[in-house]
Amino acid sequence: MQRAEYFINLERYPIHQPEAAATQQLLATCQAQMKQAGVCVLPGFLSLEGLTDLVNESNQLAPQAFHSAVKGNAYLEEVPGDLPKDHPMRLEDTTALGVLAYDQIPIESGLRKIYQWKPFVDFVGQVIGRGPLHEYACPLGAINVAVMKDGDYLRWHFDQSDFVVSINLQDPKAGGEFEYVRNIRSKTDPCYKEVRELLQGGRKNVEVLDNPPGCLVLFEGRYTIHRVTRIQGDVLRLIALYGYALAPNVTSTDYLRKIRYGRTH
Ligand SMILES: O=C(O)CCC(=O)C(=O)O
Ligand SMILES: [Fe+2]
Repeated sequence: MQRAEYFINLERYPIHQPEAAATQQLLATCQAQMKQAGVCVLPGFLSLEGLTDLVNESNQLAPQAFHSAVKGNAYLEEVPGDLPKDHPMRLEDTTALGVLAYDQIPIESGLRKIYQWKPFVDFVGQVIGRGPLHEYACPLGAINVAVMKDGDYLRWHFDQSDFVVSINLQDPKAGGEFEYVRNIRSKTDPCYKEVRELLQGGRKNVEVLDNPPGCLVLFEGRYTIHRVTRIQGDVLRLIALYGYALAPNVTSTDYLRKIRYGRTH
């Protein structure tokens, strides 16, 4: 049984020593990235042996992932029938992916060890900068591994949560790139024109995230639209997604669980 320390490259990212000058410097750099770009990338966050173990484990579990193909808009909301046909809220696309739920992740998994490790939770919380983080109280959603196979695709969307924490485990042979348009909308302006152009195939301000396996990514997706391009080839795209909340006892609705996991418990 390995502890969280085994899975993380602590020499490069000494988050277990929060008071150390190097850690303070790291934190400042991450906070600045987050503030400027809404995304923070920590390459090589996993140790080599940790990454190898987690890749093996996830590939073994992958056949048990619940696969769904769901059509919808970029807002993850009901499509209103009374708007013009080319309103971005009416532009639909299909997301197809497999998901391993929290209860399918073994108790001994390094993914759980990292997720629950206080120095990790504290560090991520400080980078996000919105107060202490709590484990997401959803028995299915606290940790997910998204399993994407040949032909799978995650359509352009805005997240309904403020931030996502992910660890890329395995890249497919081709495709599977995380694309985003930084702050395409804001709290006060939905910027429908820009969103429409993008959904209709425009490439204005599209950036591609460089997150090779072993990378930790913190991402704010409420105003930054993003997608994962179509997977090509027989190697799975595997990425761990960590759910944290800004308050205790936050969970998800039965409706969302049914769509994502095919079950409510
Ligand atoms: O798979 C990814 O890289 C991103 C997932 C994502 O955008 C989401 O779950 O909302
Ligand atoms: Fe997202």
